[in-house]
Amino acid sequence: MAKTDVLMTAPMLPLVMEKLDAAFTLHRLWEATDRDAYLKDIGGRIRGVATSTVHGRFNADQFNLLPNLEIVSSFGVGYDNVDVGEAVKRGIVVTNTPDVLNDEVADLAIGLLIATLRQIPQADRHLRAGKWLERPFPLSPTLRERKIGIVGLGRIGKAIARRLEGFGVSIAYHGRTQQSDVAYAYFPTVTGLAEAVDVLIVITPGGAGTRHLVNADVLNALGPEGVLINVARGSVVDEKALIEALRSGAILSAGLDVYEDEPRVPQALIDMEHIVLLPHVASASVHTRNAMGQLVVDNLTSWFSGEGPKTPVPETPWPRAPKASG
Ligand code: A2R
Repeated sequence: MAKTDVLMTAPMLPLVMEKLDAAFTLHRLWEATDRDAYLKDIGGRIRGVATSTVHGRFNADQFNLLPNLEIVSSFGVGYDNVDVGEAVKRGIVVTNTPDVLNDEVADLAIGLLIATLRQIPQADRHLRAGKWLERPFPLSPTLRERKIGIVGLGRIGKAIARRLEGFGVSIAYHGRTQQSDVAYAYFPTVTGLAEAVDVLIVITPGGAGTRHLVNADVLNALGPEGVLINVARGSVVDEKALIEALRSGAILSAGLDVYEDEPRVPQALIDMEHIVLLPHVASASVHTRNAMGQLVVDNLTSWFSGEGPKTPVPETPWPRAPKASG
């Protein structure tokens, strides 16, 4: 029997490539010299797509060239790279890789928080530059007695909160809805949360719904002792407003893993000694990236064996939601 045709938009982990190569006829879009011509040629045969949050947008232009597409299996828990509205219109299932990265991202968020407050990278630089021989490293800010606000208390947000409980700090959160099964204080507005705490940890999805959720007003509310940690998406924070707040002292510091125009990071941020910058590595361990890759494979193999997707995104539920009547 002929193998099903699956398109991959850019190279993925060896584990994913090997398994998809074995199960499907895998088409490598990045190897095409003219991608549009390539898709016009083979697009009609493609029934599945493997893509990733770092492969660029997958939107109406691509969907138009793939008339028989059934499923987009995306690597990453965030799927703001896929135009899900277009997928819904066309009855295409979209899957992501949730849960398998919760602990890894939460670990990194805590590491970034402590690195930012205790200035761990700066202390390392101090030693390596031979400055310890001249003077001790200056005293740092602290996590002690801080109030932490989590923006987006979902799967990862809750894993961060569980870890923070061990640090003896107070925890509050903001989301669109109050959750009945958690005891943390709820704030219906992000500005209200920022006023009440002195650390904000941002861990919402990206996309239009959260664009610039953390803006100048929120940063001003966080205040001059305030610290912003962003492990969500760069789009959730107004980067210009953040740079201004860091420059003026409207907030104390920031620990960032994500940026508005990755992998380009504003020079103004790079030039600031008192903040901590990571190159979007929250889930980037061998263990966790392989687990995420396996889920990309499992979603495609499960779908094409007739068993439905493993982890469809909420907008394309499986089994499909019944059409509203009337
Ligand atoms: O708003 P709610 O109550 O549905 O809470 C969700 C919250 N959230 C928002 N909060 C404020 N304003 C919004 N417009 C908004 N949209 C969503 O974010 C929920 O508590 C949280 C997302 O949780 P999960 O869907 O469980 O996502 P998970 O697996 O924790 O990953 C979060 C994000 C990914 O989408 C990537 O962007 C990043 O972490 O790696």
